[in-house]
Amino acid sequence: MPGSFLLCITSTSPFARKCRIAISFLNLSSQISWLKINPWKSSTLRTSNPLCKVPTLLRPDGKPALYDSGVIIEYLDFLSQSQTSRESKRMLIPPSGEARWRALRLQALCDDACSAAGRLYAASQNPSSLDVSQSSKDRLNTAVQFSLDALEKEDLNSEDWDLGDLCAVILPSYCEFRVPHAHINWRDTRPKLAKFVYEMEAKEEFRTNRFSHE
Ligand SMILES: N[C@@H](CCC(=O)N[C@@H](CS)C(=O)NCC(=O)O)C(=O)O
Repeated sequence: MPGSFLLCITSTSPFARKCRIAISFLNLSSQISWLKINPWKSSTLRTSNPLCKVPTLLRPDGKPALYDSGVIIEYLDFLSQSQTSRESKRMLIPPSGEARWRALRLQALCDDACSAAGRLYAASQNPSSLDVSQSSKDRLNTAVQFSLDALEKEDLNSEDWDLGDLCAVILPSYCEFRVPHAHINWRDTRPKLAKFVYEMEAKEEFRTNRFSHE
């Protein structure tokens, strides 16, 4: 059923990048197309997702759209498991045990830290805004820095990687893409993480699904 699903994305969203990489890894590209959409301007996205955020996965047959990215990833795993051809069955979320909690914990950490980095970016675009006080910015920055420190201490796996490892790439790469001015120089200060990100970003799924400003 080619093209039955539509993933609404922006090319700058860390949550959408996570889902795009997952689609490639799980061999679902022939079934799921993307639609670039501006969530701030779209008049139609809100009819599928009341929060009007990306990513949102539109499904065929009148099934409700799915959000947020964590739910979409679970659904992609489910779709991959339903594939008829056995070789293409892969999973991003380990089914049970401590490996599952590790993956979900790293997703929670990196998603929230990406939100913090996104808010720092938004504040930098409008420095005179009264919405984000200096103490709030400091708190957001501290959350990002401590999250990167936590990733440096994790046993990250670039060979047999899962959702947790995927998310551990998304956060630093998003910081580099979106808030370079915040002096989050993780490549110099977190060498283990830098080596891991380098290895992961060389993989096909990551190379073909980079952030971009278009
Ligand atoms: N928790 C959500 C976060 C999604 C999110 O914040 N998306 C941003 C783009 S990175 C968005 O659509 N922002 C539009 C808005 O906040 O109205 C997820 O994991 O999907």
